[in-house]
Amino acid sequence: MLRRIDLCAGWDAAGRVDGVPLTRLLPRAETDTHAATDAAAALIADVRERGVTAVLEASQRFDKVAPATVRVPAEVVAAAADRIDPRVRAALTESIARARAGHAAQLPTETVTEIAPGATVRQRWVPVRRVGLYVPGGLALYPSSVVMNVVPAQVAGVDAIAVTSPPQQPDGWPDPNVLAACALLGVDEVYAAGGAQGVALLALGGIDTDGTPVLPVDVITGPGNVFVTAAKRLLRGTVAIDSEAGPTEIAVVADETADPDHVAADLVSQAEHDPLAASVLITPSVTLADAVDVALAARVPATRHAERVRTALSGVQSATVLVASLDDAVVVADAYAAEHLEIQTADSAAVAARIRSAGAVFVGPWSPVSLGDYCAGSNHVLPTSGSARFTAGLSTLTFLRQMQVIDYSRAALAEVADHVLALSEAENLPAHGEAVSARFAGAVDAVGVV
Ligand code: HSO
Ligand code: ZN
Repeated sequence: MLRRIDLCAGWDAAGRVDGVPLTRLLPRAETDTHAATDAAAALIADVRERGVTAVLEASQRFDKVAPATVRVPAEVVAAAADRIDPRVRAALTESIARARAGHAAQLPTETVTEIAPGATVRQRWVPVRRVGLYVPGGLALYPSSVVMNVVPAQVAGVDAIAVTSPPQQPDGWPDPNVLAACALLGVDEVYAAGGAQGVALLALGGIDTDGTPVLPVDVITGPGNVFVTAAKRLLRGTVAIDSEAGPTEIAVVADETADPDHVAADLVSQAEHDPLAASVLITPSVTLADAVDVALAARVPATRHAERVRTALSGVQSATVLVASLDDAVVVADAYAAEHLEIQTADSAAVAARIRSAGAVFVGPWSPVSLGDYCAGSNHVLPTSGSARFTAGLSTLTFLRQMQVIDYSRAALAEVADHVLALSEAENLPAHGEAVSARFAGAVDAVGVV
């Protein structure tokens, strides 16, 4: 079912096989974002020039419907919460509570360090003022993503949260469950705009059709398709953005103790997101690999989105990678740097502790990725395409800025003054030194400065 990549012969000390770096041998699609970037740039320019009118025209073109106002009326948001299926309401409520607990633990504490007597540097953490959260529509609808974006922003203490999501209903409003999730979270600033135009609306603002201003935000987060990602990238600098979330990925490191049907179920679970989703099994056990293939052959035709799953599993981005040992499996998992990495081995916790690069790690047989997607208390907006090597998923830190506060006494400045002078001379920036020496002109107590 899954194509096989055999790395049992291992690699050299530089991580190469016949001169080819390991990362190049791993299953990963090259994404060409050029076309999307051009289209997104045109939409952003249009929104910059014509504001909400351009957003609504783009909605009509891409979503085949445009709402009367780009902002969803507060009563429409509130009504969605009243109408939501009670089971979904209960699930979202639990998801929110768990996410609040998990994200509260990410809040950094302010520290004050006495560098020398009378010399302190304080590290403050300050929330941004306004954030914009993009909630995708399309193949699947994601009220859970509302939770995952809003909760860390709220826990960080931001002043205002705006959510935008594509028109999905005949009147142009977004998915009712997305609106209900906003209401359950206490967010009432919701816009009906998707794609690059939705991102541009958040970043640039505008005037709504009823004259209400749409204020620009400072940070935009949330996953989306290639157009959304391209727009975020283009607007970086105007706003901050979170790490890029492309098509979803699951990698499973498993040995012969893993349950092949559960491994197969987990591989299918993320493949159902997108024909471009990646499902990768990394194992030293051919027996397990064979058994997972058998389980996939049974599961794939039976699942609701069989076509999408089949496309994802048979794409170049999905494979079973055979390795010589669990040690090698750890090396491969690190090189791949999956968005989601499951460890299903005899001692899962020990293997998991050795992983350095993954968006999130799911340990043991009872921690499937779909738990993390909805109700684990972790975040599901995670780095894809190998970017977990250098970045992290969405967290309260995404919405906080560190601010250093420097406070020196006269004596403490005098103590270090000569060093400042020496470095300012060395950099040919004498006015830097003068800003210090001016403070001690004529003083006899400042060594080296009078
Ligand atoms: N697995 C997706 C998140 C998601 N799953 C939302 C279901 N709903 C990316 O981490
Ligand atoms: Zn998912």
